[in-house]
Amino acid sequence: MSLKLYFHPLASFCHKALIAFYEGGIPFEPIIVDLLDEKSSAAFKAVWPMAKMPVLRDEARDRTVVESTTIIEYLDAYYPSGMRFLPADADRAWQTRMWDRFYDHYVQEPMQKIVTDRLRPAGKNDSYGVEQAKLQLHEAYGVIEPVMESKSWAMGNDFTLADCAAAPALFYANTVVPFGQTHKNLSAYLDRLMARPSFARVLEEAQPYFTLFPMEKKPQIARPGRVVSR
Ligand SMILES: N[C@@H](CCC(=O)N[C@@H](CS)C(=O)NCC(=O)O)C(=O)O
Repeated sequence: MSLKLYFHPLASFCHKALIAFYEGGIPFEPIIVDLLDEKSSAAFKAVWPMAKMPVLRDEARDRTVVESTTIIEYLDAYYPSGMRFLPADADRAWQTRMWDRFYDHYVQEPMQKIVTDRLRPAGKNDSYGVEQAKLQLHEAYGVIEPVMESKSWAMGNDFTLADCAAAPALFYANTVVPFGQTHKNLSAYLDRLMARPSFARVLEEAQPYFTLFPMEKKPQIARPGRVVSR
């Protein structure tokens, strides 16, 4: 198969790329990377020395594509499907990129900071950094809440790159700093993302790995106690 995706089923940036593949029905060979396994890790580092997932290897075009956003733009350009993840219209394109960056930098990254602090060696934790990350998540929720008042997806009616970024970011962020009871538009947006077949499939495939999530509260596909809805 031409396209090989290096990823881990639990990893949020990998979810972002997987959503695009499933949305577009684009065939690929899945290669699960286990960074704790010497052989798997070495094989992955041979493909991409920075060892950050996801990574796309396109054998047909002899290209290695790194960074989740770039992978999705690459699919749009070279493996067009019924989906268009980055709108052709320039004005909508920059806004889509803007929201993609927003979800990566202000939701995914602080969420990752909180979660990965648990994986640090004893005595090396960064409690100040974790507090800052929690504050940043609250700020980000406050930005998204009014924006999603009247929209189905991040860019309105069309599902785009920005929604691919938003889905795993909000899913895991809601696990570490819940917003179900405080932000009804944001919460309804997460419901729609989780009901979307592409992301529902990603979450089902991730579920067996949820026990590895290093927080006491594990991610959940069902959203019990969710009382606020649109
Ligand atoms: N900016 C990168 C972020 C990739 C990233 O942080 N991936 C995480 C998994 S969600 C990873 O590879 N972590 C492994 C590590 O840091 O050792 C992207 O968008 O692809």
